[in-house]
Amino acid sequence: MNTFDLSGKTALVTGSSRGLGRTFAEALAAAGAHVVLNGFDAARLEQTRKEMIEQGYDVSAAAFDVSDEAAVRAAFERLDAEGRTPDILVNNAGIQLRRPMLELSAADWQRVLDTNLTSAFLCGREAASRMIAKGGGKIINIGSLMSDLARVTVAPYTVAKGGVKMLTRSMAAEWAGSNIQANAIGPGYMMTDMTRPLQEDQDFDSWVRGRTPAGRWGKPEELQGAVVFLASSASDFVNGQILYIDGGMTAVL
Ligand code: GCO
Ligand code: CA
Repeated sequence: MNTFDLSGKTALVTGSSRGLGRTFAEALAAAGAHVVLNGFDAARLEQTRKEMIEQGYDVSAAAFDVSDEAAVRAAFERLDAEGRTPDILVNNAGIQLRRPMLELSAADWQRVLDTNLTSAFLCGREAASRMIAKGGGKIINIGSLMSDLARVTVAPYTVAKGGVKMLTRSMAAEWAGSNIQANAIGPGYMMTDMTRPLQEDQDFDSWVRGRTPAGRWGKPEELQGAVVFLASSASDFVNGQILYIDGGMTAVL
């Protein structure tokens, strides 16, 4: 039996209508899972669902606001009714807001924390209560370089991603005994829509290439092996860890 096989499993990937979330959804579907896509914008999500169906992926879609407690609860109840209660949850949804703290409003601060961190608690709590009843499950939280390291202008994102790392450890503390493996992935500087402005900034681009031991930006598909590993029985004794996929950036000065 291939230890990385996800056949028969259902995965929910939040924020998966584009970017890394879509990359994670493609990886889990390619490994055999049925993947429930999620996004805030129902129209864009439906477009992605159609594209992925055409590409042969086994996916469905659930549009809901991951930062809204009632919406999350209702969404999980709908998934239960559809027989799509997640065995695997990928808490990927997140926004970036680049602005110095002295120019940052409390509302903007809160919006980033709600979308990037509280969402993982709300979805994690609904998923875990069902996983415990089913005998176990997998939770993969998407952190960042910023789970460990700060830089100017991205304080709320950094604080949220630091929280994602500690939420991962809290989930392990409370749920590992129920055979739930909660772990995190910390992507480095990857070539995505979110980082496009940085890729196009010559100074930032050369800084990333110089600061990264691998000397380059990462490709989104370079995250796919890790998400399948953490979603599969290959990681049944891995709990509370964050795996940095960053070309070595967090390992060296
Ligand atoms: C930034 C970037 C980073 C990356 C990623 C790194 O402004 O520095 O947006 O935060 O998006 O999170 O792991
Ligand atoms: Ca399948």
